[in-house]
Amino acid sequence: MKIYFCGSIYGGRQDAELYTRLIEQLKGYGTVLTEHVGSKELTDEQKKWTDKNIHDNSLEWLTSCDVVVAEVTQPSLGVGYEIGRAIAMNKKILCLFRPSSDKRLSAMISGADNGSTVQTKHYTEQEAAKIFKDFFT
Ligand code: 6IA
Repeated sequence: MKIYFCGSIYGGRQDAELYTRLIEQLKGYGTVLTEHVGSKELTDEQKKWTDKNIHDNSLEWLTSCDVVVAEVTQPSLGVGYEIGRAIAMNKKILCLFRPSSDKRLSAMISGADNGSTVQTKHYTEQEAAKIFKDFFT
């Protein structure tokens, strides 16, 4: 199972440590192609990536993945773009939003929920394990 995890990078890194913890849980279900989304620091290799590299590599991983899991609480243009592209590729997608934040989820994400291939869940971090279990099994 190849999992593409999406989380805000230039949109703001407030939730980066949460992404790391979610990615650790997701590794129990398959290979996470985008572990760097939870990284604290850039590796020397990552520092060399151009925007074009980032876009093209990310789209290759997105094309090859089986499922997409997106933490969508911190708004991010890149995450919204990835979700839109993934929907167009008919990927199975789980979007996670924390209503305890002071954010409001875009209607374009919550309204994309179709109850099967695209699901948006309101959650607390404590509920993530059960949500992943239900989604992957
Ligand atoms: O607009 P944003 O930067 O918030 O978009 C975040 C999303 O775009 C993530 O889900 C990533 O998949 C992708 N993305 C954006 N920037 C990068 C990036 N920059 N590297 C890889 N994917 C990216 C280099 C820094 C990174 C190694 C932490």
